[in-house]
Amino acid sequence: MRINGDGVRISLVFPPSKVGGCFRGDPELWPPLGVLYLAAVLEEEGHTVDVIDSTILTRAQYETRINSIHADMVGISASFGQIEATLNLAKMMKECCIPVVVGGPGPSSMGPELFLTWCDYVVKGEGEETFSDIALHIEAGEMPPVKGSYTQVNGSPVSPGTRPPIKNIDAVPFPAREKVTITDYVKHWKSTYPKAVTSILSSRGCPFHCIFCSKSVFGTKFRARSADNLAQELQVIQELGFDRVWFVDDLFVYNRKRVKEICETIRREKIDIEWACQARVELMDRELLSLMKSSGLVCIAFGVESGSQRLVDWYNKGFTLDQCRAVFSMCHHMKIAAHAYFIVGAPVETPDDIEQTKGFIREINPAYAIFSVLTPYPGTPLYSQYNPSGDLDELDDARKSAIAGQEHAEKKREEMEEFYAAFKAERGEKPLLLGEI
Ligand code: B12
Ligand code: SF4
Repeated sequence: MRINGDGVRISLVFPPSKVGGCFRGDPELWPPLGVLYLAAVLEEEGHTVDVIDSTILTRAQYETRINSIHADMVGISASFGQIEATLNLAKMMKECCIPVVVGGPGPSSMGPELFLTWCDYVVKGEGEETFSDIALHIEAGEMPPVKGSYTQVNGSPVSPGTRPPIKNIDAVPFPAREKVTITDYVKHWKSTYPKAVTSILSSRGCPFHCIFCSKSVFGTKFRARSADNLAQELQVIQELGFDRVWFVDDLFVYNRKRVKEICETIRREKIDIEWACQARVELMDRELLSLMKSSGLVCIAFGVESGSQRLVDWYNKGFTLDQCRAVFSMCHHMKIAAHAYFIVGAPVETPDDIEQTKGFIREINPAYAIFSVLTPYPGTPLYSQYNPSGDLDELDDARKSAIAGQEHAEKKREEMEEFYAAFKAERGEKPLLLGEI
């Protein structure tokens, strides 16, 4: 921890997204964990931080907060849908001569040039250490190039190199949830669903290579928090009034021994909180599922992607449909809600593949199914494949971009949603979101 200096005043902003997740447009609201991690680290370092979170604020509240920013520097977090709002805000801050730092999954996966027009620093990957260094420089009245980020020198982007991923993530303080009106999150969930759910991160990185997935922030090396460290955060979350957590880890179940330790710790410490996570079918079995269930697992989500093995292989998923059938059957028997993510719109997808996917959904009967259009987001293997020259407009919502046949994909997605709703209705069942289970 830094011991001298008074620190600087920092406003961290999670701007509105054009694809939901803001101004309470979504029934499920997730706090901006990235920004809350940064807030925790920066406060620990002696800075004064406030967080402006478009997820929970109304538009009017958000605008009032933005218009009354009094800070020595501003940090903006951007995922893919927030780029436009980020650039508008950065421009506004630059006009007030406030240094701007931008980071998050968007800037981490895109070229720095677009952001450097209005931002002083573009941070790549995990933000805790890099932002902390930048804040120290701003406090000292200087803005030199900083490892892990790009800045502009004589009109060109310059970076002194990448910053290695944080090794010991137990050392990172818990996200500063108190910096957003977290009680409003609880109220929002409780007024929408029986259960209040929030997000938590127990590990970073994933060594798999599904072709549509961006790992520009946490990379391919799996790094995990210890079970004891995690248990402490679960207790904090429970005290805030949440009933459930969703582990937003790329791959919660990667290390079986660690999952077992987490389950045992939750039971030993008598932590009364239910939970959900994302997993890969080939890493699951009855013994592990049963242990997870006995320590509070209520829902598990799998990237199934397609009911056609040819497409599952094309997405580089690395599992068989039989493995998938077996795991969904186990979940049904154990009364664990199994959610499934599906993708439509691959250039190699045929009408027969779509029919196979429908048939597969009938077989595995997911408690909830989410359908997306295959999208080559910057930073994914798919993006490199469809944009080898690097000149595809990164801001162009990739649905409009390079994949052949994309104009029909949205229709296919809607068709699948209708099919799934009709299938559930036929069975007298209702698709179950996380707060409803
Ligand atoms: C939960 C989640 C959502 C939630 C909302 C989350 C929220 N409120 O933050 C919902 C369901 C709404 C959602 C929607 C979408 N998501 Co999403 N989501 C996630 C998920 C699973 C977890 C996010 C999270 O909390 N991570 C934990 C925090 C700690 O990480 P972080 O936010 O990246 O923050 C770190 C760094 O990025 C950086 N950082 C973050 N902000 C800032 C700011 C500054 C100033 C600095 C310096 C650094 C910095 O430091 C942080 C700490 O190290 C991630 C995958 C993942 N494991 O991260 C995908 C992920 C972020 N989503 C992704 C995508 C594609 C989407 C959608 C576009 C999907 C769609 N088609 O609709 C939308 C876009 C939404 C938007 N806001 O624009 C991609 C992003 C790809 C990209 N290149 O942008 C990811 C990475 C999944 C993937 N592997 O492909 N998502
Ligand atoms: S989709 Fe999941 S398993 Fe595949 S690379 Fe991304 S995080 Fe890893």
